[in-house]
Amino acid sequence: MKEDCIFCKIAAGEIPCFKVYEDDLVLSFLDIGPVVAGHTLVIPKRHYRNLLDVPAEALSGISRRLPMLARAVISVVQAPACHLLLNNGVEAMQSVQHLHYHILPRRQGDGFGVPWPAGRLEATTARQMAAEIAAAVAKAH
Ligand code: DGP
Repeated sequence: MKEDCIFCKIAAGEIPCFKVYEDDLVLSFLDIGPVVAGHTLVIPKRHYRNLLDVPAEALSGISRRLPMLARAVISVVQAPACHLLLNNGVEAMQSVQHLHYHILPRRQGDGFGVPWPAGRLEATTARQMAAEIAAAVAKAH
């Protein structure tokens, strides 16, 4: 547990939450500031800063629980779809530095939108970018 982490405190039961699911590995509860009805968070009970910080085995355990939780959430709010959103790092809108997934139920006309200013992939840049990333992946493997 990390001393100054609000989600660690929620996981430890020191701060209340509206819990929807709990087991040995994860806790799931309603987001305090829902952007859509049913907005739910899924966190590991152990403290990991974000996706780049979590051991593969723990991540696979968390990931395995997501479809079951997402199905339950969207069934209750009767939404046909959802985002599973992970803000990874402060610049990527992560405000709580404890790994968490957002389950965001979506339906047509719900008024929620994620800005997606799509550009155009240019072949020369793309070739170089893909090669550099592929090399970085090979090095990390
Ligand atoms: P993010 O920007 O991805 O780090 O999202 C953090 C979310 O956590 C944000 O949607 C609000 C939610 N949140 C922050 N503090 C609390 C809390 O004390 N209780 C609950 N239920 N949610 C919280």
